[in-house]
Amino acid sequence: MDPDAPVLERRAQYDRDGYLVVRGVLDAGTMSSVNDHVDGLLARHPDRRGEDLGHDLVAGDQFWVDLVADARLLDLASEFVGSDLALFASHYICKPAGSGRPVLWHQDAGYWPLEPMEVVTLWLAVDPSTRENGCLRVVPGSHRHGVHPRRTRTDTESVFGDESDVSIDEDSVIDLELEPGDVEIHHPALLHSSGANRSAHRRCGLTIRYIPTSTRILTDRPPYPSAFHLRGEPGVNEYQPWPVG
Ligand SMILES: O=C(O)CCC(=O)C(=O)O
Repeated sequence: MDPDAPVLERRAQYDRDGYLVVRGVLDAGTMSSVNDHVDGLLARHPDRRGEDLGHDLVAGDQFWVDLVADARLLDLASEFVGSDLALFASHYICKPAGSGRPVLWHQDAGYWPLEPMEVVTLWLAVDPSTRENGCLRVVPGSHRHGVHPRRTRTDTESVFGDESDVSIDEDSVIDLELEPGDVEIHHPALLHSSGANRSAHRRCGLTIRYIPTSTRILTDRPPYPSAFHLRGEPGVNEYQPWPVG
């Protein structure tokens, strides 16, 4: 068998559909430590909703930085954005049981200060992610139709408070049910969302946004709070120091 076949298949699916799922990327032991990390963050930040454990918390958090630098994740990211890699942002979206908010339909590229918009998201499932607790939902191929403007939504609670100004054909939507350690990978222009958590179980996932180090993070005050050089040449950005201890 051609040893590169899975890599080529993953790349072909990403180019065609704008997303793919890779099962069992991180092992149960690692995921147990990730789970402890989430519990620690929730305990240290009782002022925040679980959906809001965002990129401003990454600098200084050695476990978080070591996790996004895990070679299994970097090897996957490099299939899509090349081998010189940096972290742009990372965010746990932990929807509490019974009250977790939805993420409305959006495209990441509509939000980010990146030039060019070369970036890939790896979404690591921390908890089982199901239709009932608000799994990721995607519109395959939607990354090939440009970036839509955004509209504010004040009529419903949601994680970001706005959405892409576009109508979604529900028949084209795919629900991505994942197990802890599975990774969903998506393109910055993919239309995606997730529902409210009305189940009795938490739904936690970690978004990790990897850029090639040739992508510039546009910021008045570098380094960007969650910019870390992870592999290869450092490229065009300034970076946060690696946390110690
Ligand atoms: O975790 C979620 O529900 C949404 C994640 C998301 O929007 C993203 O990864 O860009």
